[in-house]
Amino acid sequence: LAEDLRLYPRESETRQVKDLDGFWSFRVIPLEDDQNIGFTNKWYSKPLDQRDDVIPMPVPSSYNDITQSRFIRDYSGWVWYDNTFFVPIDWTHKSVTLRFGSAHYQTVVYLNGVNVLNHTGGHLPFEAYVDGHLKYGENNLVTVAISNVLSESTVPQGSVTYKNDTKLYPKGFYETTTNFDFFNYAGIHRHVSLYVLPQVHITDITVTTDIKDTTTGVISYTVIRSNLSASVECIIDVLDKKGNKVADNKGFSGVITITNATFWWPYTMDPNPGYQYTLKVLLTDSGKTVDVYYQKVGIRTVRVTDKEFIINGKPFYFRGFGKHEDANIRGKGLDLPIIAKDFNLIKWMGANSFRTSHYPYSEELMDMADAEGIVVIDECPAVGLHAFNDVLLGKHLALITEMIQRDKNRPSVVMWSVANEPLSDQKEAEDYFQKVSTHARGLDNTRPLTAATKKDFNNDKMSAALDVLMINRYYGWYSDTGFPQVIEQHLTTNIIDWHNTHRKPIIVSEYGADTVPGLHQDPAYVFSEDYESELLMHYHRGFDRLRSDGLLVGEHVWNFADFMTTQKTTLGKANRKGIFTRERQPKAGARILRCRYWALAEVK
Ligand code: GCB
Repeated sequence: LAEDLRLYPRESETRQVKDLDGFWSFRVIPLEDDQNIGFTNKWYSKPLDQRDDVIPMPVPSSYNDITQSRFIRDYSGWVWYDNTFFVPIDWTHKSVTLRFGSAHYQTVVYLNGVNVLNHTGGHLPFEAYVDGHLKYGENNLVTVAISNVLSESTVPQGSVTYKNDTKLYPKGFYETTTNFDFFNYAGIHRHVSLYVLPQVHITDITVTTDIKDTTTGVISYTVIRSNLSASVECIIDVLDKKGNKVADNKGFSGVITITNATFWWPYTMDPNPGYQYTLKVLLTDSGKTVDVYYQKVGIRTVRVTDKEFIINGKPFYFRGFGKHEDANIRGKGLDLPIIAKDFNLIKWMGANSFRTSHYPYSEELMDMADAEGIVVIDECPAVGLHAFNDVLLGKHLALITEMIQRDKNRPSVVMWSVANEPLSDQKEAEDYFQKVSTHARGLDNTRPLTAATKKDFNNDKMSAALDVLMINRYYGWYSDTGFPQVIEQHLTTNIIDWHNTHRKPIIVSEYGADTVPGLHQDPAYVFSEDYESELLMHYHRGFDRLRSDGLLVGEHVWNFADFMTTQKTTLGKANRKGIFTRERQPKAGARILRCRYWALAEVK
C-alpha cells in the first residue's frame, strides 16, 4: 500500500507523540502580489513572525472563519504557516516522523528550511521521517505552504476565474467555483505531530477478521517492520477489553483463533456494540523489547447478496445520515467536542450508520465510530467529478490508496465509497470506474465497493463496477418542488427500476429538504419545518413499501446538520438540509427520524 503512510501515532512504552498544535504564525498573499512570492523569497528560511502582516492562527482549524476579513474567508491561493519547537537531546538515537493528520489541499512542508514533505489532497494524513533534518537540543522551525486552489485535475474539481476588467472589478478580483455543494474550507485541519520511535520499529499492521462456527473469532494479521534485521522477532498478545490476555502468536504474519469470541456488533444490534480486542504487537531482539504498538481489532464479517447487506451473518439495514465535517468558526478543523456531541446525537436518534460524505473524516472521529459500533461508509474525496481524464484518475487512485491504507483495520468501515455524484452517464465513466474498482479491490477484497449517484437506472455507467448502489434522490425538493404527495410513487417506481436493471443492494443515500428552524406554515410550504416533516413522512412510506419487498438495505437522510457552502441566492446561509442546525439543535425532522430509527432498531 502507500509506503510512506504508517500507523496512527499512538503512544506506548516505546513510542512518544509530541503535538505541534497551538497558535501558529499565518500569512496570506495580498491580491497585488505574485502568488509565488513566498517560494521566490524563501519564506521558509526564517520565521514568519518577523513581519507585521503575520497573524496568529489556531492549528487545527480552517483559517477561513477565524478573522473578520472577507478576503481571508474567500481566499484562493497560497497561505503560509510556521511554528517553532524544541527537540530534546535524547531523541538523537530515535527515529522521528513529522505527521499531518490533514491539510487542504496542496501542501509543501519545510523543516529548518529544507523541503521534507509534499502532499496533494485535503483529507488524508501525510508524513515523513525527519530525524536527519532536526536540530537536537535546539529550537526548530517548521514552515507550511498550503494552496486551496482546485482545478480540472484536482480531486475534487474546481476553478478560479480572474475578473480582469478593471473598469468593473477591483484589481486582482477573482471568483472561485467548486463542483460540490460545501465550502472549500482550507488550512491545517488536523493534528500536526512529531512521532518518536525506536530505530527498529513496526511500520504497518494489517488485520482481517472472520467468524467460524458462529462463536469462534479468527484474526489474520501481517506486521511490517522498518528494518529487516533477522534477529528481530514479533510476538502478538490478544487482550480483551479488560486487558486480559486471551490468545497469542509468534511471527510477522499469522492467524489467531479465539473461541467464544465477543464480536464487533453495530449499535442497537447487540447490548454490547463496538467490542474491540487489542493486539499488543511486540518486536523483540534477543529477548529484549524493541517496539510495542497497540492495535485495536473488532471481529466481524461483511457480505452482500443481490438484495442484502450482511454483518456477522445477519441482515443489516443502514439507518442514518450523510454528514460533513463542518462547524462554525473552526470550519473543517478537528474539534473533539463536536465529534463527541455528534456521536451522542447519532445514538440518541437510534441511528446505526453514516457516510463520510464527501471525503474521509478525521481518525479521531473514526476511532469513535469503531468504539461505539457506528457503521461507516468511508467515502473518498471524489465528489462531483465531471470530466474524466488520466491525470484525474491517477489522483483519484492515489487518494483511494491513502484512504484504504489509513482505514483498512477499522471494524466500523464496512464499505468503500469511491465517488459521490460524478457525471456517470458519460461514456468515459464506464471505463474510468472499472479502473477505480479494480484498483480498490486490489487493495482490499474484504469490503464491498459503492458510490452515490444522481443519475438514473438506465443511464448510469458506474454501477456495473460496484457491489452496492447508493441512490441520491430529491423528489419533492429539486423536482416537483412543494409537492410531497408525489414522492412515494416516484421513489418506489424508481428503486424497483434500479433493482430490476442492476440486481444489487440499494441504499437511498440522500433525501431531504432545506429547512429553517422555527418557520411554520400549513398546508406545508417549502423551507418550513412542516414541509420537512411531511416530505420525510412521504419518503418513509416509500421506504417501508420497498423494505417489505426486500428492495432496500438502507436510508441516509441528507444531512445530519446544516453546513456552510459558497454564497447562493437561495435562502441564505448555506445548506439547510440538516435535521440538526449547525449548532446541533434538533429541527422537527429530527423528532420524526428519531421515532422511525428507534422503531427499526433491533435492540432498543
Ligand atoms: C446532492 C449532493 C450533496 C448536496 C445535496 C444538496 O446531491 O450529493 O453534496 O449537498 O445534493 O443539498 O443539494
